[in-house]
Amino acid sequence: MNMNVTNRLLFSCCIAGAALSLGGMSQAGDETLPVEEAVLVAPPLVPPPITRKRPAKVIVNVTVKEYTAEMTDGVEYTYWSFGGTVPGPFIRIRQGDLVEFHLNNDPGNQLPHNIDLHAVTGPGGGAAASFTAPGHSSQFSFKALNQGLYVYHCATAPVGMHIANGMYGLILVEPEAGLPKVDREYYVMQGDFYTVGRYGEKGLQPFSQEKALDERPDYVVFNGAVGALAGDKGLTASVGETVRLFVGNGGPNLVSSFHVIGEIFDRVYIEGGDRISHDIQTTLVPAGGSAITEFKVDVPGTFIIVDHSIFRAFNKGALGMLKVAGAEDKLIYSGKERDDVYQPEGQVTGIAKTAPPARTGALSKAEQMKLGEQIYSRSCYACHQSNGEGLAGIFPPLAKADYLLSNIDRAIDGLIKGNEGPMVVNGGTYNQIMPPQNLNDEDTANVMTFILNSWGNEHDAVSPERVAAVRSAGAH
Ligand code: HEC
Ligand SMILES: [Cu+2]
Repeated sequence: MNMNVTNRLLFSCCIAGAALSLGGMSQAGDETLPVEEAVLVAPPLVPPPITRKRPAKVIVNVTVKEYTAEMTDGVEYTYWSFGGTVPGPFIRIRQGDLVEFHLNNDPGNQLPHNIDLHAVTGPGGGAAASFTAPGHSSQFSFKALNQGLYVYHCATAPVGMHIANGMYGLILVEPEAGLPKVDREYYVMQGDFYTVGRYGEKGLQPFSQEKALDERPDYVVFNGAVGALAGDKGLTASVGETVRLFVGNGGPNLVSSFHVIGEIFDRVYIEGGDRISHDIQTTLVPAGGSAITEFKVDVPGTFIIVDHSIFRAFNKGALGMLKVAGAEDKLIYSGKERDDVYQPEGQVTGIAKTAPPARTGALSKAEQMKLGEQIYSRSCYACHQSNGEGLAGIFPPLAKADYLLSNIDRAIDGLIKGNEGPMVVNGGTYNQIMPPQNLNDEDTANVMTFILNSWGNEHDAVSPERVAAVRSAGAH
């Protein structure tokens, strides 16, 4: 798929020659090329594959926009972007194309910006040539010498801050023969964000230079915000289809361990180049780098897309979803086949199926709250979050949760037996699995008391006797 080296050398020498005789590269033989305007679409979608068999002159028009939008519930951030989305538009061209790039800086913006495309062979990747003040437009041209999936980003000082605010995207230079056909293509780009307030702290959050220097992000996200690819905004596919993910990492600092839970990448174009590795679980995507992953989806379900540096996924936002619809194939994946009691001889489990140990007397509500909080931070908080707000589309909120507060025994039963199947909590639909919590009656009562009296919830204490009653009513 690569032009061989001799060819490439010859090629650049011809361009240099033409530039000399014509006195300007923009006239370097492009008269003979057909001219077309690049199709740009917002992430996570990508423009259609290129069907042309010959090079063209492709005109790309991108407008820089500074705007404020939601990073997560109740948290706003002022993004700087290419095209008004983070990441910026996916640009799709073919090896050998001549690109005429127009960078427009919206008159409403505060700052100058530029673009460094890693697909460019030339100083700064176009940065100096594209430096543009608000209300101006710059033009430069480049020949796409190498195929591959490349990052582009702003490179205006302070560079780190421009990237940290969301100024990055991907440009695909298709090989001359094109990429193999697949059923679905999506565009996923990771970025780390640094805010003065901690994760989830409400309000408009300014950029934190200090945390950026320390490489201590509050948010690590796909496509610019927590949940940008989750719930209703998840990627979709059907059983039997092939999926290609164009994956990029804008950084500015972190390297991504890109993984799709429950899938194996059949093929990975490592670092976005032409080397293909097969049967990959997790692929590294460097800051300012990319990868293309391809896989066939064989069974239905929700496949969670993560940075497998896993605290980033469950605590900082690097979590997306691929929802696959279609018929089950129990030979590929059975689902749970059995759940038996496992009790090695002579050991006592935490499950109080028999009489609870003798107690000296009932605890006060305050004591229950204290013990319940400990259990919560040990057993529940990873999913339902420290503030009880859950994660939209994945883990339902417990704070002011209508579903929970409307039926306490159902919630107790869920702690004992686990929760699954769809539930609607505060208007959001959840259809995931919560494993049984394996807590004894006291611990269940305490944690229930804690969640029913925290984060704005108010309720009576739940007694161990009530838990025991639910347990025996549910036991068959
Ligand atoms: C592994 C992640 C995870 C953990 C750990 C977890 N939950 Fe859940 N929880 C969920 C999910 C997912 C659901 C929604 C299940 C569904 O969609 O059917 C849920 C639902 C609930 C509900 C709503 C059900 C109802 O009837 O109101 C409550 C209450 C709840 N969890 C409490 C807890 C408590 C208390 C703990 C800790 C002892 C806990 N969860 C631990 C993931 C988790
Ligand atoms: Cu910029």
